[in-house]
Amino acid sequence: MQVTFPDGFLWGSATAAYQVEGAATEGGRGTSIWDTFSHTPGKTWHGDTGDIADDQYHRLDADLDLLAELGLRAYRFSVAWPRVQPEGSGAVNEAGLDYYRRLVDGLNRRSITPCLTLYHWDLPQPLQDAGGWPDREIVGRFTDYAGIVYGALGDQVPMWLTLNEPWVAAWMGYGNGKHAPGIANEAQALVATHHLLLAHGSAIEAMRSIGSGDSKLGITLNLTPARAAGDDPADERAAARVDGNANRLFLDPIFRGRYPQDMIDHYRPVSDFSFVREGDLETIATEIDWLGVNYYFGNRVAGDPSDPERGFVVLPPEGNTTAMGWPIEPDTMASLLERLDSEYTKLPIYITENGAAFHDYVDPEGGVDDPERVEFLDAHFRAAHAAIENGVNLRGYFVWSFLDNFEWSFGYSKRFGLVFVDYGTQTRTPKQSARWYAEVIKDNAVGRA
Ligand code: IFM
Repeated sequence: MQVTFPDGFLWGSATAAYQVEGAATEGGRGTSIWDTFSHTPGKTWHGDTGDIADDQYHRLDADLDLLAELGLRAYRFSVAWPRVQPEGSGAVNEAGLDYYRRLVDGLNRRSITPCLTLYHWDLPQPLQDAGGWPDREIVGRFTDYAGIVYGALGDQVPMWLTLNEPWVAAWMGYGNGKHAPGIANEAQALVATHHLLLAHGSAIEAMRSIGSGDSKLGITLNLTPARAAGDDPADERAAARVDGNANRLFLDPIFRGRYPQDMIDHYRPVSDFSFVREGDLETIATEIDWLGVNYYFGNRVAGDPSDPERGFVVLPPEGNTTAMGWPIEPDTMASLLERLDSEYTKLPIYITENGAAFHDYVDPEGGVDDPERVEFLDAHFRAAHAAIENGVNLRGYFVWSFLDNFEWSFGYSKRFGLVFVDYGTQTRTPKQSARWYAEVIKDNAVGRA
């Protein structure tokens, strides 16, 4: 069945600086925590780094032409903080800002809407050396940086995001150490969460005070629904704990100006929340214009008999999975969107990331067939459409990702792109899914009649 989206629905695709740019030591760029982490033996798959990545820094015009050729209406990219402020504070590197001026100008000239993320995890290393996100000083540093970028590009970029996935930055960077800077400490992850949220609110206030026409300001959260594996109350409690950490710990302060009481109780053994100072929650809850949602999957959660009070067990997926081993659950996305609408906000919502890694390869004819990705996207677009029919204010969708790229600790072993990248030659080959997506965009509909 064909389903048609509302007029003006914004179809796009997304990337992030460290995953695609390369040119890690060029144009005056400083070092980020991801440079340090990826160059530390044992931290990434095969020791892969973002030094070269997709080399988008040197191939910008060709990549922008490809976006246009595929008919994409919007491109979400991130600014590398260490390109703009190599030390994370103080002097601005104009050559770094120029790169993003070229990028934004190139998008606008091709009538592709720029959507800019200020922070997609590449913290300048000097700021980590000074304490990183667990240190409150970082709030001022991020606010300054946001003001610099907004001052330079505010009038040319209509869509702004302060942070990408603060849960990942806090809980994988400082909680389990699987991401940079590689620290595994629950208390630090919790403080980092607060400072990320505070930096977000403070940056929004700073950008608003600069004032730049109609640009819309928001934040992107990765939201991961958690459902109890069974009727056992222990499963229900464990699922509520996982939901609290992954979702409510971020949504409640932003939309309700408070941390959830069950999370304050849960973290009492490691923190008394004294890092929350007067006025912080008002700043965090500063009004935004839109919410970005990155959705990949939901979790089935059971109680942990060895730690009934604080523990949980995420059960293995029951059905089909992606190359990441993630369950494929489009209906969970629809119910997540409906929950956001009924419990948190009527603001415009955009899916700022959704997509999947599969085992893609160039076949002997030179093509890349990825029917799994077409099926995945088809099902998720239909779920998005169902949510709209149910009243959700969903305005657009950015497929992750435009190009295959550096998948963090998985290095180059996972391919999420609509476009296949041969890393050795940097050849781009649009996959079957890219051509299919181009038709969806043209029709503003899924399931051509
Ligand atoms: O590649 C990442 C991206 O940087 C943030 N969201 C999830 C993607 C896939 O893991």
